[in-house]
Parts: sequence; C-alpha cells; structure tokens
Amino acid sequence: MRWFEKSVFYEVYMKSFCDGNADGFGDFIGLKERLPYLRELGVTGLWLTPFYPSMQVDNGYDVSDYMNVDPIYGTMADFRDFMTAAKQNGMAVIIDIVLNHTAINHSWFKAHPEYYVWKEAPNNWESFFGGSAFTYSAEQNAYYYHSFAKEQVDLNWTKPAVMQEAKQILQFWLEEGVAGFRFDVINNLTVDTTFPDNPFDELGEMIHKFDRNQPGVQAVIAELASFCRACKPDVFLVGEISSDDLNEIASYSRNDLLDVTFNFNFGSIEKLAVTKIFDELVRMEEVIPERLPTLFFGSHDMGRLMSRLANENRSVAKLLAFLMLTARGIPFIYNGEEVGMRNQVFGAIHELRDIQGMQAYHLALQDGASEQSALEVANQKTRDVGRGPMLFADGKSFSEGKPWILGRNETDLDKLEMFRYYKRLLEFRGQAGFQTEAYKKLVLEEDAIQYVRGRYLFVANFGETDFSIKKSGKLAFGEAMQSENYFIVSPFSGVVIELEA
Ligand SMILES: [Ca+2]
Ligand SMILES: [Ca+2]
Repeated sequence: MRWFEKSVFYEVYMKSFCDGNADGFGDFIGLKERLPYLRELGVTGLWLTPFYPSMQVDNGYDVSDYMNVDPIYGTMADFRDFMTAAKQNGMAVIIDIVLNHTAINHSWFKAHPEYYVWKEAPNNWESFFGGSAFTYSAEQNAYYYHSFAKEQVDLNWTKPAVMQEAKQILQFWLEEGVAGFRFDVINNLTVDTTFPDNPFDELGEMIHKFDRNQPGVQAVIAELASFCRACKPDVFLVGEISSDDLNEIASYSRNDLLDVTFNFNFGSIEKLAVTKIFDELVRMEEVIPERLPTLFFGSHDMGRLMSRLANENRSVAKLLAFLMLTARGIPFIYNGEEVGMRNQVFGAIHELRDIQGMQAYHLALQDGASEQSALEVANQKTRDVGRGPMLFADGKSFSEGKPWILGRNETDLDKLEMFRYYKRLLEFRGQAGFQTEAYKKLVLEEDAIQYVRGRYLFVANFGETDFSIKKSGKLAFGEAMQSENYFIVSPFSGVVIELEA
C-alpha cells in the first residue's frame, strides 16, 4: 500500500484560489491561510497549478524559470512557509511540471538554442491552439517548433542536456519537500524527427500522428520516473496524457513509468450520461485492473461539473461527488466543486484571460460573426469558465482587490450545504476503510450504478425515479427509505449500505 492510494487530492488553481495581498491574484500567503479550510474539508493532497516565473501567455504553462516562484504568487520564502504549514495540516503537495516546452523568454532559448526543435521549413503540423506549429526565428534563420502557443517552445528530448536540466529541476523541488509531480502533456515530449506531414480525419481535423505518443517517449518518461524514485522512493507521479484512447493513456501507468494517469473519457465528458460513466468505470477495470484509475469531473481545462454535467442541479452534483469519492481510484476534486461553483460567464471579451477563448473569439470575428456571437463562441470555447475566483463556504472572499479574471459566477447557492456534503462524504471515506478494496461487484441496473467494495454496497441512482434494492444490512451513508428488506433510493441520490456479514 502506497500512501497516495488512500489520498483525496484537491486541485488548486493558484491564480483564483486565495489572494493574500489584495492585488487580485491568488498567492502562497493566501493559500497558506486557507489550509485549515482544506483540512476541514478533509482532503489530504493538493495539486498546485504552475507557480513559476512565466510570461503568462498560457497562465503559467509557459515557464521562464523552473526553479523559482513567480512574484505574482510570492517568493521562495512564501512557498517554504506554505510547505511547512501544509505538512502541519497533514497535506501532501504535488506540483505541476511542464517539461514539453519552455516560455520563449527562458534563458535557454538564447543560450542553448540546441535544446529546442528546429526545422528549415514548416511541415503541415498544427499547434494544439490552432495555426502552424512552426514559427520563424530570424536569429537562427530557421523555424522553431511549438505544439502550443508560439511563445511555448518545444524542448528537444533527443538532447541529453535537456534530460540533465530536467533532472536538476525535479531534484530541486523534491528537496523542497514536494510529494510528487503532475506532468503536463507528458506523452508530447518527443516527435518524429523525420517530420512527416500529419493526416486529417474525415472532418478535416488534424490527427496528431507524428507529434505525440512517439516510440521512445516512454523511455524518456521511464528515465525521469526512475530518477524521481531514486531521489524519493515514495514519490507520487501523475501524468496528463494528451490522448482520448484509454489503452494509450493506460500504457503510461506502469511500475517503471507513472503511478496514475488522467482518463479524460471519464472526467471530461461533455454531458451527463450514466451509461457512459458506467462503461468507463468498467473499461478502467478491464484495461488497468492491477492499477488505480484517477477519478475527476473537473479541472482548470474544462467546464465545471455543476454546469457541464449537473445542469445546475445540486442533487446531481452531489451524486457525481459521491461516485468520484467512493468508486475505485484516486479522486481529484477541482477547487470550487465543494461549494457547487458554476461556470464563470463573461459579458465582454476583455474579461477573459485564456488564450484559447481569445483565439476562438478572434477567429469567429474573422469568419464574419458579430461581436455578440463571437463572445458566445468564446464563452463556449474558453477554459476560463472553470477558472473564476474561488467562492468559499465560510463566506471569505477570494480577494480584497479586483480579481485578475472578471465575469460572473452566480452566488445564490447554499455553499455551506454543499461543503458539508463533501465533508461528510470524506469523513465517511476516511473512517470506513474501503479505499483500497477492489470491486466485488460493479453493475448498472436501471439508472443506478452499484458496486460492492469490502463490506459496503454503494448505490448511485442517476435515474429520475426511485430505485429499490432488496438487501440485508444497515444504512451507512446517505438517505434512503427502508421498508421490509428494501432500501428505496431517491432520484439523483447516493447511499451506502453496510452489508450483513
Ligand atoms: Ca496576490
Ligand atoms: Ca513536444
């Protein structure tokens, strides 16, 4: 049993979590102040989004200096104070690490151009943010490769010096006391260096055949992983795999590679579909039976659970939390889910900060859309919908200043009631001791997902009618009517029954 197998992680979107100095940006002083809140909630692990000095073209995923703290978030001393307090509050901290690319203003770009990927002329590869993945540099009289924005320059992982630099960075943060890493787009590290053109699908969308998931990338990850484990044997390594193929995603979760990977087929579904959620739970068991899946319904890259999946129905949002925190796997709560935060809504383009949303807006205008409809497109496409300032259950505001990101987030909801539900669920999870139990049963009946782990039967009724189940046992969590030997589970409700031995 490794420590993280029992953990519940909480993703902190640094800029929007808590502002300690009233400049409108979340920071380490604010985060430290809110540790008691997180401890009360009952999470035991934190994932921090990038807080390194950055051009902020892609909100910190464009790193200018890997071994420092961006002044937006404070100083190294603030980071250390926070880490000390996190330990005192029983919180393991994993940090986001972006090894696919650096910001173009990183000192390496001038001092070590050989660390990057160059080409005399572009091929047809498109950046994941749209447009060519190659940009001309007059200084080098060549094109540099960037799989994301042109300010995010892809590193060349065929160079041993790049590996050496990365190891220094990882060691630096492990020595600062972090418990592990969330590796950003880690299967994108290598490309086919013969640069064949990528094919297109029938809809005209590029298939990223030669610019990610290339042979050799697992050897690179294995070297990084074994280095981390040599520094810190109980390190927790989480991978973001840029793929929607579960077999591909799962292939990176191995003893010599990463501990867990995010399955976006489960976490990022566009709308609620109980069969899809159930099928994905089953598939994760089939594909990686001996390893732990991750469980999440939100992150900084997608619409919020409450808006995208629950259609602002609080019962549905609670039921998704119930599933996420009781199914087999390591849950990752996204900050704000525990108070039922909804999507941020933007009334004007200047309120947005996300490059993806702004590009969608300008492309729509170029295509002849009105400003109003371009703004609608931006609201649909932007990842900022999930990045609004944190609303706290205890009424504390995110910042005394003007938030870095604007827009509206309706607050006519009972934050405290939702928070208490998460807290009770996490308490139950901590006490009942089923986290490491395999499924003895995993079925979908009518619209109720049911699973047995240890001595508990979990029933998640996603149906719009009552679901009755005949069992001998006693109610351990949630509310259900009991008559004779039947438990009657209300629509959109999750219960746990402790089965008779
Ligand atoms: Ca601040
Ligand atoms: Ca790359």
